[in-house]
Amino acid sequence: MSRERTFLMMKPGILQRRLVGEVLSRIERKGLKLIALKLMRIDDELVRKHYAEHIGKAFYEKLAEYTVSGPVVAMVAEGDDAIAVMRRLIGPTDVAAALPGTIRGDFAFHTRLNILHASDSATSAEREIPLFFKAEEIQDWTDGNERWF
Ligand code: 3AN
Repeated sequence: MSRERTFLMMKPGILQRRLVGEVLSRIERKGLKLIALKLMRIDDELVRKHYAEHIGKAFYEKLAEYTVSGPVVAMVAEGDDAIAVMRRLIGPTDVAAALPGTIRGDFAFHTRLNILHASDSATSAEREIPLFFKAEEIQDWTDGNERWF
């Protein structure tokens, strides 16, 4: 078990459907600690950097267009094994396989619109966080509970 940071991004559909509070509360209720959060509009250059590994795939153009179609909520959350915990909380990429109780299982019907991004590895998190946040936008705070872990 190790303390990790993960990059999360609510895509435009979550704002359109007024689900920001619902999704945020699931992340918080699980116990992850929010250390950065902002509502922002991302441009074509940032979406290309963020989804670099998918450029050229059949779904890429529509994915990129969708991601810039409205504001997103970018976040960094921290906690023990935060990357794997968040991936379980949101459910698999393929929304048809996402079980009820997961964020995608409960709120997403189309894989391209699978509503929430969460880093899939420590390498991805390290690459993604600085694309969206400057160091001074990340709040390193403690609730005092760390000493019991
Ligand atoms: P994840 O978001 O679960 O890490 P990735 O990184 O494989 O999944 O895909 C990035 C995004 O691309 C997904 N969130 C989804 O919106 C879209 N996507 C992935 N695979 C497909 C697919 N087969 N068809 C349509 N869209 C896809």
